[in-house]
Amino acid sequence: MAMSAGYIPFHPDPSKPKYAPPAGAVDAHCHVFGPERKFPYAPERKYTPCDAPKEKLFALRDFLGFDKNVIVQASCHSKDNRAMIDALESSNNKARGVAFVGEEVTDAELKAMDRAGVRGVRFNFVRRLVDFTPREVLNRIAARVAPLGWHIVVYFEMADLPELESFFTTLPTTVVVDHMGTPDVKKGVDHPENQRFHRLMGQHRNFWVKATCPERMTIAGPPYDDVAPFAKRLVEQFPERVIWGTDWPHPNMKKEAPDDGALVDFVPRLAPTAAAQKALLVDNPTRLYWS
Ligand code: 0GY
Repeated sequence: MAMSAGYIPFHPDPSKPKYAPPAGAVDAHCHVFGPERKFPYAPERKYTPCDAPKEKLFALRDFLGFDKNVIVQASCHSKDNRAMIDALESSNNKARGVAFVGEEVTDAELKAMDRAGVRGVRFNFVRRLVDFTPREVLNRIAARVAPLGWHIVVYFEMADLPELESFFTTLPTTVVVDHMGTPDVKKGVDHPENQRFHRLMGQHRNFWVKATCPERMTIAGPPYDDVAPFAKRLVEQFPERVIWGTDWPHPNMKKEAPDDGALVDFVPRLAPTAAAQKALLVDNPTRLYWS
């Protein structure tokens, strides 16, 4: 697939959220990109992002009222995890990472990443973002990272779940599903496709989910009324295995970058009680990434 030209920059002036996250809140899905002159983008990338360096991420964290970040390696940096690791190392223990690796990665490199704060690897099945990796390769990577106590973040499109499910359920560690499993919001929460995902979550207690990215799924736009029921149902059904994040700097968005303040104001819509908010923003991500 050809690389998409240009990029949508992140919101230049996000609003201050009306909702104040509890102390110790974690933005558990965000990225750092570049800066390109120091950390060039991967030749095999499918899109070119705007530079989104660690300093900007940490300033946004403070502005939005968060305490910590989980920085997920995005496809535009491919297997070159240096920008993400550099951000972890300058975070004062306030960031953890999820890496993208191939099986050529050495055990010494994995151990060094662990020391820097990496706690998982990402398997990306979204065809527009990455080239295909054979399952046996992924299985061998999973077998090597599981003993480190790492988890596996899986990013896929919900229509592909039937084909991927048996692979996911045999993974030997915790599995964290990106972006609510990317439901088609037009179909509704009770559509068999979404129910299949909920069943998977219900039957496998090693599965976690991120109630993230209403801006990617919405048709109605902010304040994301059409996505709220999906996110709320996940929080209700899996209160101890759901986490949340901004997805800043919102890679590869096709229209406009969302207002990060509005995204934070979405949190009480999916987690209406203080207890649910604390589980979602503090207790769950802290257990997964800082224990
Ligand atoms: C996201 C979503 C996207 C991109 C990536 O790895 C990536 O490049 O994750 C996307 O385009 O849906 O998780 O931020």
